[in-house]
Amino acid sequence: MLKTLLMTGAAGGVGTALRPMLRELAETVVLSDMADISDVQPHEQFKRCDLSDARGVDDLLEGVDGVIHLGGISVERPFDLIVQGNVVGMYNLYEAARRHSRPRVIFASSNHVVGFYRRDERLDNQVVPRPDSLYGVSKVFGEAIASLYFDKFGIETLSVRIGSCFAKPANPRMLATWLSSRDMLSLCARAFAAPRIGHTVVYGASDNEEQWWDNGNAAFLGWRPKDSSEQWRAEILASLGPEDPANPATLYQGGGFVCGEHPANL
Ligand code: NAI
Ligand code: 15L
Repeated sequence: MLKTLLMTGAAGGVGTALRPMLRELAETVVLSDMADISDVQPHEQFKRCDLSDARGVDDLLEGVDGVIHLGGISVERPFDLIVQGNVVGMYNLYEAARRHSRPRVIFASSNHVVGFYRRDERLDNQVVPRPDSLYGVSKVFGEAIASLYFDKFGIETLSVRIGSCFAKPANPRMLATWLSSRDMLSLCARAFAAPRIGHTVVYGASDNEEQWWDNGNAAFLGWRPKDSSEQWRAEILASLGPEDPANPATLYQGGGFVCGEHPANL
């Protein structure tokens, strides 16, 4: 059990879903975001912070013994926005972690690190990144800084290449990529409990029928996802119909991210 867990990006979709379950992991939970959070519970504290503010991030890490880092830009956006949230923000977080007590970090990386692999390719955590967006590139940077800060400063990180973490899958692609918040929570629990994780990359998908990713190299975590997207298959296929196999968004793992507009226009 952690004493004080920091969760950045706590006002977002994943943070909001994880929040009620974090009591299982820590006595006190520090929630942080640049957006407001209401309903702060007795075991929680809220600290507003923009991740691009180095001093603010340094204050956040005070007395923290574990971090779930969700904060940042979570989709394709213009370069400057991504740099502030996901590049400067990651640097600030790891520098603050280094200056304080070097807590273990769960980093919300993304499947968009490997979005330009085809869906018929099965990937392990050693494949060369093939990002499908500037957003995906920023997550490659995030994983790289996590690797550097382990090798140089001993800060351990689990980089989770999250598939699609929503209440339920929204389209046929997400039947393969869906991750329940309950499975995300159990993955975080395994990562905090493991004796040693170094810097490990793991794919975050539930126990779905269709699997694109091989977590064999992270088997030491003992993570067993329990949920499955299968219960929604019929409903999704009935409402959206089959996918066009010639569409790049169907061919590649990153879906619509592979053929999105130029980010400067977003
Ligand atoms: P979200 O967009 O709902 O939440 C992100 C939160 O970060 C927001 O509350 C936003 O206010 C905050 N934020 C953005 N820039 C910030 C900054 N500069 N300083 C402080 N806070 C900032 O995203 P979601 O879906 O909750 O995802 C959480 C994390 O997981 C993100 O890092 C995302 O890239 C990653 N992820 C999510 C996936 C999903 O399926 N939901 C899939 C893959 C990765
Ligand atoms: C992500 O990385 C995004 O944060 C999320 O909004 C979804 O687009 C998800 O990937 C996905 O690929 O479904």
